[in-house]
Amino acid sequence: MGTTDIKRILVTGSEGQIGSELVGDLRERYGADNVVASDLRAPAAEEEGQAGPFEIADVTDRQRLAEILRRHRIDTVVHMAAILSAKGEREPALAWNVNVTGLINVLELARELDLNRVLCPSSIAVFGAGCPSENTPQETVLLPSTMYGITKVAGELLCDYYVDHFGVDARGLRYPGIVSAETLPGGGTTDYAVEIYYAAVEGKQFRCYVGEDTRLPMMYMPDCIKGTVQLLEADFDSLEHHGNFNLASMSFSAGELAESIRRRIPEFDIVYEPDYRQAIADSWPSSIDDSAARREWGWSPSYDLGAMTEDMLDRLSRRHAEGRLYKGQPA
Ligand code: NAD
Ligand code: AKB
Repeated sequence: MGTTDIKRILVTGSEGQIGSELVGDLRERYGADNVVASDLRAPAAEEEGQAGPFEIADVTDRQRLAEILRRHRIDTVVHMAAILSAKGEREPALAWNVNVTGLINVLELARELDLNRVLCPSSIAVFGAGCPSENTPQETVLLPSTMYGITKVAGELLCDYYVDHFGVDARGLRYPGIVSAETLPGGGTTDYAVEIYYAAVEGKQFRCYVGEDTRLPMMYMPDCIKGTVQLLEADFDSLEHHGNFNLASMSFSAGELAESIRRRIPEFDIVYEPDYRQAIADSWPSSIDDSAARREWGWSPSYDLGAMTEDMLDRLSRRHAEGRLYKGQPA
């Protein structure tokens, strides 16, 4: 079971890449009925049996959120609903509205309803021109070049503001690109690091939209879930930072990723055709210093590139053999 002051959790953005796996983990820890999943879109049919409450909600609609928080007697919100970097460049006003208005709604309701805790992820997208790209420190200049990055800087500042001014317990961590085998990513720049594995198990050539030498910080989903839950459950008094913990695990180039796949699938074929996402990737760091997370709440990742590739290929090959590689495909 989890810590005693977390009893009933709302996860927004529960149908997304991270939310869809986090809900299952939290339901095991806290009990299925105590974790309410929520998204703009309904769960995929095969997940409906996963048992546990679900609410359709738009996070920009504060009244609807308030009604859900009250009715389910929620004390903790894990706020995953967002528009990611690539989609955010295509629809910047939508990204601002969902990422900033959505978060303010959650923070205002946390204050009004006296919630115990809010966790809202940030991203390596907060970094940009002028910050060191290797081992990027916790405290550095934040000048993002994407609308997504701008919303994430605003989100970190908002979390810290609500901690300082209203005593709301708000926490956040700067995820690197997350790689996972269950739910496909939803419109980010680092999505190639997931899509490449699907192409490999299907025996297709992969057209990579960033160059071979593009090197970014990444993390495997089990580590992402572990870190998220660790920060969620950390003792508030042990935290010096709040909304902006750097979080790291591994860094690799697109070429190194392809090479790790070729160790198992020697015939795997990739071509590099950089598009508008190359400039976004180039604006982000290559590696991250996460010593504050290690010091303040005991962060330590478990997976490196080799272990992640083995696990990704095992899982996806199994699903491919069963004819259900993609979510929503019949078994
Ligand atoms: P995702 O795009 O896969 O999922 C986001 C979910 O939010 C989707 O299911 C979408 O339907 C939902 N959503 C969008 N607009 C909404 C609205 N108005 N109301 C309610 N729901 C809405 O994103 P993810 O990868 O699961 O990311 C979760 C969080 O982690 C986000 O804050 C994201 O910025 C952050 N993050 C993710 C990564 C990554 O690589 N996945 C990296 C860094 C940070
Ligand atoms: C994206 O590429 O937008 C996300 C992120 C690193 O925030 N995966």
